[in-house]
Amino acid sequence: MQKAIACVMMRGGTSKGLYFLASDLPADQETRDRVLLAAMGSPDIRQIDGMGGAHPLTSKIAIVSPASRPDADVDYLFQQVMVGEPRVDGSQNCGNILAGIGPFAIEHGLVKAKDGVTEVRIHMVNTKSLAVASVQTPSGKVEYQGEARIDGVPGTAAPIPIDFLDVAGSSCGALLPTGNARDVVEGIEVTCIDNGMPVVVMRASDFDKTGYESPEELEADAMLKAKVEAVRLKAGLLMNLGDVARKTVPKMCLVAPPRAGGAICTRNFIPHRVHEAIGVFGAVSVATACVTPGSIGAEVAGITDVEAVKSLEVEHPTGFFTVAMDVKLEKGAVKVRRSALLRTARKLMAGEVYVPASVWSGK
Ligand code: NQM
Repeated sequence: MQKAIACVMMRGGTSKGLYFLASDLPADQETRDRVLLAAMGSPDIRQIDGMGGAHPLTSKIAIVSPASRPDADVDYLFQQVMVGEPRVDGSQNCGNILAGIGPFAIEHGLVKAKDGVTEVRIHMVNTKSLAVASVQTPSGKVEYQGEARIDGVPGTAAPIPIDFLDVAGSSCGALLPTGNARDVVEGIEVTCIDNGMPVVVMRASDFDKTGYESPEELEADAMLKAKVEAVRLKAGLLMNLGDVARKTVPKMCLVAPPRAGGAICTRNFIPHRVHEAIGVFGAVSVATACVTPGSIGAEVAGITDVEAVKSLEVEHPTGFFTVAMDVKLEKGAVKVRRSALLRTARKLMAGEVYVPASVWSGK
């Protein structure tokens, strides 16, 4: 016997995953985790018996429900289904999967569409923060096709601009969780920052890398991975994240001077695989480091007049990620007024995902 569960598969930004209504999933977390692992096919590293794509970026889940706070339209809970491990992790948010939430909420009747553009106010439950996504809805229907292009995705699609209002310190309690723009961890100078995603920014050159290597080259370097992980475990403690050995945060970002006209070049460990592009909140946090005086990001980007910056191009292995920023300095400390960016999303499949009935019933 199999249990059928209503779901939609979407590409959200440069990621892909299954989107569920919370009411279609088991209410208790333990059963829900079992169901999500079975739906994706984990812990098999190929996820051959499920919908996952055998990479963290294609093993993602969105759980959507009516808003639990008055300033939002919907709640979005993100879950990372681990590949190769029987575990579901909720310690991070995902700004790429976020891009599909507006369309999903409208098409499931949680938000009434306007004729033109519909703003969807999304409470991001993992970080208790708010995003506002603008979805193209001509004649009150979600339009997926359009002319917007984002690096890391072939072709074009309808634009979904997203504004973030309050993501500074989302997981760590402060934009600069150690209280410093720069720390030394395991002999490496780092900037620990959280503007939507806990990220440790480090010079690639301190790891004897150029910062322009491909994700495959970096992933093949076992010594590098061990050194990055050693810094991560210590930085996690300093960033108020506790023991991060089994968490997907903080992300580890190697930076180098730009080489394609952007502000800074990045390679991101998320945290064990290397991103083909860069996560949304990862990019927002790195961009924020670039406008934080004294940080490794500001040094490598060579930015001095931070209040003059309106947008920043973060280079990554498959192109650029543009982050619109509005910051001001208060007594030398950076205050983020607003960050915003452009994503696209596309509905790929709507239907039911099947899991063995015994997984749901626990028998
Ligand atoms: O940083 C990858 C992704 C992400 C997360 C990751 C993300 C973000 O590209 O907001 O989008 O760093 O785990 O989907």
